[in-house]
Amino acid sequence: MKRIHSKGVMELEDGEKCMLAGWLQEVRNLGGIAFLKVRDRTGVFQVVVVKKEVGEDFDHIVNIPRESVVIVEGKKQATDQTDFGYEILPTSIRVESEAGKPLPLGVVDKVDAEMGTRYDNRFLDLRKEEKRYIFELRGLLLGGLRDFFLGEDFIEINTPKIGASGAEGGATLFKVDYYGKEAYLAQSPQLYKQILMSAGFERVFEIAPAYRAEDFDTIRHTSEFISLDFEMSFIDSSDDVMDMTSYMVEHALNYVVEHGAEMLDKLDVDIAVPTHPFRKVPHYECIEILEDLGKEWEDEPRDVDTEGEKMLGEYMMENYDTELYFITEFPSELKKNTFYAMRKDYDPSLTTYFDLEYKGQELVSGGQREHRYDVLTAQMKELALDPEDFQSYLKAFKYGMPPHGGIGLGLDRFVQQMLDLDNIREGILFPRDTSRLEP
Ligand code: AMO
Repeated sequence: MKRIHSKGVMELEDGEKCMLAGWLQEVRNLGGIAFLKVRDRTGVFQVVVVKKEVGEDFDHIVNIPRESVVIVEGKKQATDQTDFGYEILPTSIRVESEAGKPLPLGVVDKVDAEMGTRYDNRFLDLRKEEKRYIFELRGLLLGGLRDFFLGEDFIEINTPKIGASGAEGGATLFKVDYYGKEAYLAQSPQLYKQILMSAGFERVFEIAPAYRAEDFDTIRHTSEFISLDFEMSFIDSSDDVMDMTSYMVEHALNYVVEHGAEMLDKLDVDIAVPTHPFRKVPHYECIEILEDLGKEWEDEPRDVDTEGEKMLGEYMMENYDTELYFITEFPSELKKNTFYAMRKDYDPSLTTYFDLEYKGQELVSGGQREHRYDVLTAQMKELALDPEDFQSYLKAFKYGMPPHGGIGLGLDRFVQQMLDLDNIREGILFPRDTSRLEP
């Protein structure tokens, strides 16, 4: 007999034979009769075991440890005693894999165990329906993003994750022993995306891990995250990149709402899908708003730090009813002044770089890149970088490089904010951080 899921029982006739399988969630033993609840991916089904009918097996069945994998053969019986409207009268119940006792973690407990215990036993933690929904919705988000890019004629690429240098500064590089030579895990595919602009690919995107040695614990950083990056050529300005970014976010959120409505409902999440274009607020204006809100800074020059992002997020919600907005025109003297950022021609103290903020947290960083070889190398020298160290990247600028720009988006942060998760780790199956390297 072919196994069916609990959801499929609904379609069976009363009395029809079936085979189901899953994890034994609960046993209610009333003496002469016992009710077993068994969970599979689509829900829970109830098996009713009558002592008179199964005889000696009754004691064995009611003592099967919770969370064991069982295979049940029997027939459907309509009843108004369960929420499901049916139960299964078994002809056999086979324990395929017995669960140890005690369980390190309760699967049906209302209150979550402590985070360390949950992540040490993630296989059990993920048996909870609402945890699985997070990953089903994450999958939908990825589907929506891919759907968008393919519709916009982007090529999906894969770039190396081990290399000789980083793209985002030395402080967060992970060192690797590469056949006796020093190498690093990729912080971002950016330099490769740019090289592909010189190759004439025009529009590329990548969804892949990126690595950052972030030596601190926050609810929005991990050492390994999934970076979604795109790059596009022949742009007029960073506005083209922002347009593409907002269409992408709008499309992806719509896709999740369209395909995941039931799960969103169960998680009690209401996604407000924004419409293009998103509001753009220049960096200096953000600082003014924060000053008006009474924020104080310890360091100069003033930037939008984590506290500032939160304050601005609330301000934008209250005043413009929006969860998504761009911070534009990052000053050259701030960290956004990476060597590759194109500066505003009318004011080189400003860059074309922007962030996209989602519910008071940075989701995206990007901008127009400097594609003119001379300006690019001059900017490197200004930042005390030696162009000689970047030859394999710089070469691509010497033989015909179109104007281009792109972004990097933290997918795990996207999931976190979309589903209002307290911690970025809730949307990651097996997170990596300062204290976790397994499972
Ligand atoms: P940036 O360094 O701002 O830009 O990273 C882009 C986005 O990636 C996410 N992110 C992280 N998510 C989780 N944990 C981390 N440790 C972490 N670090 C970054 C954030 C962030 O907005 N090369 C540029 C992109 C570009 O210009 O193409 C870059 O990597 O959501």
